[in-house]
Amino acid sequence: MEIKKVDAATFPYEQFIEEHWKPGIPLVFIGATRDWSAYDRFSPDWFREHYGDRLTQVNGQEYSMSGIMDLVEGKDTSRPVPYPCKFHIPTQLPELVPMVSPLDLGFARPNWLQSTWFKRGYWGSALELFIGGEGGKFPYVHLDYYHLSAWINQLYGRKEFTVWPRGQEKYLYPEPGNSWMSSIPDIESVDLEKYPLYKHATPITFVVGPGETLFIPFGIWHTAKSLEPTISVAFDLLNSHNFPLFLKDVWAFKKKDGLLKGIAATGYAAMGGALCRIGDAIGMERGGGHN
Ligand SMILES: O=C(O)CCC(=O)C(=O)O
Ligand SMILES: [Fe+2]
Repeated sequence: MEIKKVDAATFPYEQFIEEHWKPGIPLVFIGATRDWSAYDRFSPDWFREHYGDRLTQVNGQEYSMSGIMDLVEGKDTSRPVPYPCKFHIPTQLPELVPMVSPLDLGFARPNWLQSTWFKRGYWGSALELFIGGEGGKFPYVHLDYYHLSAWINQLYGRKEFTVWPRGQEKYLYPEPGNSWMSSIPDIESVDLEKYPLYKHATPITFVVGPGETLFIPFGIWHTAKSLEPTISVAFDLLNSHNFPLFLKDVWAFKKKDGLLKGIAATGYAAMGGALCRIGDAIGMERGGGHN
């Protein structure tokens, strides 16, 4: 598996579906976010100026937007720089929703998470702003929740990603009880005596720069590292292709809150999926962000 970079303006949607979405092969788009007003706008100074007071929690501690930017740019060296610093866009920075439109980029569609049905409740998806500083590493190698596909839109700075082709969980030692998360602590220096099967893994590491979008299909193990101050917007994709696996996960996760809650949530999701399938058939347009 190799990770291709393609120009979003000339890459056909049908080719994306056949060669990447269906077989589950990651892809980097160049310029897919060109139409977003966020495209040339998002920078540490812009966020300081407009949303400097906005607060978020990182690892149980409260930080302001300005405080985070000072940390990731090395202007505040008095405390560690956490990664990732995240803001949930619909609730913590709702003004940004129109700036990341059209969310589907012409490729992440149809996206059932943008339907009014799935905008209610929690389905593992998150439309989030990610901020990081040099060397900031995502804490673990993982699979995204609920078999959703992830779209990571780099808007400022470069981030390094590592992905493993589908089917390599046997080399990645998933945590017992948390099978979406690898128990290997640092993927850059793996203890092969403790994790001998890892020698068979074939990680692929590449850099995603500003103006580029990484598509991570469901079932692809991945992790990330910020190479410098970075700002990205991540969103998720659900449609008929990943819906059967999504529904299984809804049941598996929601039944933990009790059998009745599990049945109610799974029934709701199944109904939502059926309605979205009809919506697709009649060419329904879905706009705005998602949860
Ligand atoms: O951009 C990153 O740090 C990776 C984020 C990620 O994989 C996730 O939030 O699931
Ligand atoms: Fe992820």
